[in-house]
Amino acid sequence: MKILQDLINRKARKQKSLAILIDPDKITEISSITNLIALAKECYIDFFFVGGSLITRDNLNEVIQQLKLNCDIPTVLFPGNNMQINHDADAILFLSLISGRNADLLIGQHVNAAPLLKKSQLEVISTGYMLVNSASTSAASYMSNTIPIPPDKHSIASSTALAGEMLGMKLIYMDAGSGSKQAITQKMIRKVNEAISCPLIVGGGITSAQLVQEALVAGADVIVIGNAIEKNPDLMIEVSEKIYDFNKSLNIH
Ligand code: 1GP
Repeated sequence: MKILQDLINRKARKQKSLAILIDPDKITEISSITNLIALAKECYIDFFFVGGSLITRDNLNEVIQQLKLNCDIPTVLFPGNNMQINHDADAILFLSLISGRNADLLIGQHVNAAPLLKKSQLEVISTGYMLVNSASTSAASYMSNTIPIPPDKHSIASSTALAGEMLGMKLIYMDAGSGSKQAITQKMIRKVNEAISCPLIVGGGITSAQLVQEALVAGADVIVIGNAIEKNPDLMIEVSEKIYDFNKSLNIH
C-alpha cells in the first residue's frame, strides 16, 4: 500500500498535495500531454489522476503509457466505470459512490472489477466518493444517476464521510464535479475534515490559487485540478507554489 501509506504519512505531517486530473477523453493528440508532463515535473506535482465520467476515445492505455514513459509521478486511476482499468498504472481509487443510492456504483461495478484487480499489480485504494451539488448538473451526477449532496447540508456530508470511514474506506474524495462553476465551500470541507481521520481529497471547480488556499486552510489534504489546468497549464505553476508555500509555513517542503 505504497501510495495510500504515503498519503497517510503526509496527513500525519499535515503536508498538502496536488493531483492533476487527466481526462483521456479530452486528449485529442497524445503528444499534447508531453508538455503537461514536462511542466508537472518542473512543478513537482505529487500525483496524476487519470479517468473521466465517460470515455469515448480508446486512448486510456496510450495516456498511461505516456505518463509511465516520461515521468515517475505516481499515476492513479480515477475510474468513471469498470472499463477504465489499466494494469500499468500504479494504483486505482476503488470508488464507492457513497453520496448516492445507486447500488451499482456502491458495490455492483466493484464485484465485476475485483477479480481482475486481484490479478493485477495495481494498488487498490478503497475510497468513499462523495458528489456535492454544484451550480449545474455535473457529468458525474448525470452519468451516475445520483443526487449529489446539497452544498449547504454539512451534517449530511460529514455523516456520509464518517460512515464511509467506519465502513473501512481509506480515503474520502469530495467532488463538486468536473468543470463545476462552484468549488466546494470551506465550511463543508471543514465539517467533513473534522468528522474523519483519513486523508481528504477535494476537487471540482478549483480554478485559482486562491481557491486552493481556501481548501487547504479548511482541511483538504489533496487538491485535484483538471479543467482549469487543461485551459491554462501555467496555473499549475501558481498552484504548486501555493502548496509549496503552505507546506513551507509548516516547515515541510
Ligand atoms: C473532477 O475533481 C475533479 O472529478 C476535477 O475537477 O476538472 O473541475 O478541476 P475539475
